[in-house]
Amino acid sequence: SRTGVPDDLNTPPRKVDCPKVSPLLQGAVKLSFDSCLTLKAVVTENENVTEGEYEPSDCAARQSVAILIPHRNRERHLLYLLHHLHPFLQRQQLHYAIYVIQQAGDATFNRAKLLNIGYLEALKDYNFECFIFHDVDLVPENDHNLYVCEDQPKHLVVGRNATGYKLRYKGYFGGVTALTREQFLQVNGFSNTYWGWGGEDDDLRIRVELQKMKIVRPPADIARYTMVFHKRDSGNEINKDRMKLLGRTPQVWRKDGLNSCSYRTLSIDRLPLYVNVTVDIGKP
Ligand code: UD2
Ligand code: MN
Repeated sequence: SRTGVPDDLNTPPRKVDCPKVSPLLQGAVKLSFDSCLTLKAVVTENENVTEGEYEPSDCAARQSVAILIPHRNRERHLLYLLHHLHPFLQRQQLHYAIYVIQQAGDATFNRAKLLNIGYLEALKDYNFECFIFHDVDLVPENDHNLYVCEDQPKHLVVGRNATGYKLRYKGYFGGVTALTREQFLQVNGFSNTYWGWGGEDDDLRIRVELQKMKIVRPPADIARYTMVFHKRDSGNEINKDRMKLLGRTPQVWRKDGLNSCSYRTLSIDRLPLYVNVTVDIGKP
């Protein structure tokens, strides 16, 4: 140019798209659950992550993904998951951010409502195109299990250690799922009315089927997880109403979901490894 300043100093060069298949994938990896692991160590391992967010430095990620983790009183599980998930997602060359949605108080747990809140809050930060709804205690064993969305809702847990790595039942949709921003909006998110253990995952499946969408799954040899052993938590007793609730989903899904999710945000903490959203969600 006439000033002697090259034009490309004014506009940063656009990154080229990351390859269709990341060259960093390792396949099945050996997981470790070291009881001596500390938060400080996991922070040190992940200095390329800021406020729970990461993007590849040398190429443009193919999807922007928010990982949503419902949580209360499972700090050990969260630490193991963060330790494995950050490098796992980086090997997949994703732009991602991890959100932990923390239920305040000790009223009955409501996993589904926390996940609705995670979706609504994450979208205030960035227009993520894909959302992964993720139990805190499930660690993926194979990084070919891609944390990206497809043109249909995806179920990522075909099998896990405790159940012989077999699909528990046809239509099973629990543990870890991936829906695009639009797919999740189209089904009006999860129901807010499932308090305690069970049913909310089947409710989401019904919503998906009512929209004539079809659940897809990766191959069984890839969609494998280790669930850290745990007992049923106090405050998450089995939901005795779940069968009754599942029966009325076709009648109520339009008015029970994202569009009726009311809560009070108590704090948003942008920690090094994740964004912690603490919410008061009321009680049954
Ligand atoms: C199954 C499903 C799960 C959900 C649940 C029924 C699988 C692999 N997972 O999990 O997706 O449908 O049944 O509700 O099939 N949590 C806390 N603190 C608590 C209670 C729950 O953080 O006190 C969170 C945490 O992220 C946990 C999740 O809720 O992983 C599900 O609860 P769970 O692990 O006790 O239930 P589980 O293993 O039967
Ligand atoms: Mn569990």
